[in-house]
Amino acid sequence: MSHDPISSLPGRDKASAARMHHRCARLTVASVVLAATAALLTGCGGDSTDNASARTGASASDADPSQSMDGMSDMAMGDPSATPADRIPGAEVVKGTFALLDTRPPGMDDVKGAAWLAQGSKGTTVTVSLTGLKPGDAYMAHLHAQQCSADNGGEHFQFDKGGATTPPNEVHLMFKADKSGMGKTTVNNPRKTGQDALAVVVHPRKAMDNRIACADFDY
Ligand SMILES: [Cu+2]
Repeated sequence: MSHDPISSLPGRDKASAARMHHRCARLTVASVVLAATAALLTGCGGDSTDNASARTGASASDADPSQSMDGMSDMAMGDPSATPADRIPGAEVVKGTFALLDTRPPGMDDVKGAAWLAQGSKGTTVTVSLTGLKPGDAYMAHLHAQQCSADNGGEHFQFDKGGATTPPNEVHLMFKADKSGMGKTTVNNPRKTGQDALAVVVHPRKAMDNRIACADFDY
């Protein structure tokens, strides 16, 4: 932030007003550019942990889902610093452990990890956490509509079946492996998946038809 909107605020409870103003002003800006209104606007009155995660990574340049295929930090595709799905207060959480798929590309034999899907007042939050990835490479995970044993997860889960194949109608997580081959990110969607998103599948970003590993959620 290059300026401080708080300094112009009158009033005796300046510190408190400052915190709210600071927080909500930024969220409002983010909301306008994102049009991901529900999660962000309700976040205005929420606790600071969630707001902190909402602030991070929001910018005009990566806000448009149509551009998100190229934006590594797009909130519609995941935010590594967001509150992970297994730590969302009051949410119902299911977990899945990744298992390697026969369709994986060479060099992916050590991929391990887990995924969590939380449903609560903010909709659905999904976190994936993996190790054994190729350092520096980009990956994509999606919620899928079938179990891993059925056609490696089958089609993508969609909120509106037959609708758009992009977020927010599907749940996509894009992330990059760090130097140690670890990748982790979290994405939120204002709608609840119910029990229809049975699995999450990880793909190399450059070869999306290629399925590396799959995790069934333990509903
Ligand atoms: Cu997929």
